[in-house]
Amino acid sequence: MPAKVRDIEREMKELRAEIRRHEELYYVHDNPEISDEEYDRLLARLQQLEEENPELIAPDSPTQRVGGRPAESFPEYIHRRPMLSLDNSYNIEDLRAFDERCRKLADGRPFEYVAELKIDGLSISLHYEQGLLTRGVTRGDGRRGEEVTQNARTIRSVPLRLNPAFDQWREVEVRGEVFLSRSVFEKINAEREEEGTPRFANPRNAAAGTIRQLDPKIVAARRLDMFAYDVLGGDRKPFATHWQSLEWLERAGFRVNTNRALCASIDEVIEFCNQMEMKRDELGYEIDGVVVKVNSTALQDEFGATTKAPRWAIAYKYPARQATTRVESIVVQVGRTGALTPVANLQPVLLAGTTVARATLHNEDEIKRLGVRLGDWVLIEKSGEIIPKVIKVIESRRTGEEKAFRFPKKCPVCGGIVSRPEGEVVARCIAADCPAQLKARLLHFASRRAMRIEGLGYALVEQLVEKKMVRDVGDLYTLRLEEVAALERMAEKSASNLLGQIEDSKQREFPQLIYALGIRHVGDRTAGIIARHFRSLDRLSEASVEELDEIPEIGLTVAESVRDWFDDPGNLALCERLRAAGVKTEIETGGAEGYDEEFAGKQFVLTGRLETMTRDEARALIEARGGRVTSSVSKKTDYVLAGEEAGSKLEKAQSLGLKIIDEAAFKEMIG
Ligand code: 1X8
Repeated sequence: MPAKVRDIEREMKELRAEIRRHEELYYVHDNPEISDEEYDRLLARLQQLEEENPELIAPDSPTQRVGGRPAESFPEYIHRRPMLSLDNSYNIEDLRAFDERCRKLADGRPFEYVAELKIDGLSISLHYEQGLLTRGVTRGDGRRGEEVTQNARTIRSVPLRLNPAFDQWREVEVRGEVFLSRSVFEKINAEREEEGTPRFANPRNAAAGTIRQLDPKIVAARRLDMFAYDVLGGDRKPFATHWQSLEWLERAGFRVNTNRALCASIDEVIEFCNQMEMKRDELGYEIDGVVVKVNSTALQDEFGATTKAPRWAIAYKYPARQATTRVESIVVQVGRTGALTPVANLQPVLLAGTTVARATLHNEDEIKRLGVRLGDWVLIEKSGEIIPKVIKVIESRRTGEEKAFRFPKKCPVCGGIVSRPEGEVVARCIAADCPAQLKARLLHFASRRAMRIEGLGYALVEQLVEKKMVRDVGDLYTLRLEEVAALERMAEKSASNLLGQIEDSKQREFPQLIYALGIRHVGDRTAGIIARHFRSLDRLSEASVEELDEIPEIGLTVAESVRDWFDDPGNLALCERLRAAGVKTEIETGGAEGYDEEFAGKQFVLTGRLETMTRDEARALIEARGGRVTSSVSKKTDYVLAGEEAGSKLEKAQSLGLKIIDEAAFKEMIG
């Protein structure tokens, strides 16, 4: 072999290992060491070498996650061992009855339970031969599923090769739950809304639809994720306990849910179920309960299974967060980009502890898809902290009195023209002076992740707009004390507080300003990427669509939207007024070359509550100086910024002997 080819081969091998390591850090440990841009560069270099040397492409190369041609259909696959379902329990008594049965079967021998989250996704079986992923099969009906190997490969938390140090068998089967995080789900639906395709009803449906999608490129773009929950070796269970299986899965490179508990009694299991029910909304993904398993695999084998479900496990289901109620009316709200959003006013019902009186209907097509009429009984669902939504109409409860809803042809607030371009789902009021849009823009500008002007709430915005004291967000900075104090429910003191807060908002960092501008498709994360790339409002306002599109993570839609925004002379004038007011319109450079020595390349973890800034602001300050913020503590962490009531992250930092700083020390660092 010529020396050059050997060099290339070596480089490719090193790249593969390097990329794999970063994927695991990112997707499994949620603790990246390099930026997304650096990762993209590594991947692009490997892709280039593979294109030039196709004979050297390894089957487990990280590039193989996105490739693949669309399939005609999926071949059927009969599971070697059926993928059983779980018996369900809906209350504590059921759980205690399960415990009774298990103790009877164990006949006096002591045993433990493992309690894990029940992920609301779909089960998948992954086959590894000689450590390589060879097959991915959906659960199907439990006996036969569909082979979706190419799609399984696109899931970043699925290792294409098991960590060799822990791959002890020729063949293993790993089972897990494929799901979509709430944030990815929202993003997919927003994109579908843009494209004019119907929304997915919930993350589970979206995940199920995605794993059975014939084009793996679409699957790759959808960012499925997986929690592994079981490993099966040859004919016997490979470990003495289920807990050990989970630990093996982690070491082999899988993402295993860390919310789990080894329980000595059913009371401890119940405690875990209650704790997790309280944490349910904070998780980034949907769960529908807790899975309880007997820990000893010898006992599992002994207890066996019915034709449907194992006798050694049970699912404890949380109450459904659905309810039925009547649609009393439908109102159409106008957002800051003029988007018209229909909202159903409901007969109030209690749902997961809160009274729900409104549910979003998203858009005109969604109303058509659901077939909702005024007066209909509907099923509504609440998930996470998102606004409740209408899932379906209960047609059997129709009386004939229900009335069709007509989507307005004019803006319900200002009477302006409503435009719904061909192929789009969203109808918009295109009036430049629509007060509803202005109110929404002001509220967005003042919101926490934007300029954070806490005193500027709905009632005040309403008055400022109605009295024409504010015509755009720039006018906030020229409000006078007397005119604010003269507003309803305002006094000298509260007016002066508000003006103080508005003044204070000039200290927000540049990325927050970009987000605050409310450019379509520019959320806070995207705003950060754009702001750090261009570093000043001047340079950003001159950026071409091509320049924007070239930034990794910025797509054409965002690029065009940003360009459009700056092409509007009114918006440019607004930028000038904000600058004149003293708002930060560039990233302030700490040390040489725009980076601060103390921050550049350093990893920070933020934990606990800060007194004088939000965590988002602290993050912006760190990132503006070239530092990075990650979510979990590891040996790689350089600083842990600990605020009030810092919890487990602080403990971990202490046990690792990391540098821990408080808010005062942090402020000293930023100067
Ligand atoms: C289904 C699920 C299981 C687990 C989590 N989520 C699920 N949806 C788990 O074991 N942690 S197990 C399971 C099944 O056996 N049908």
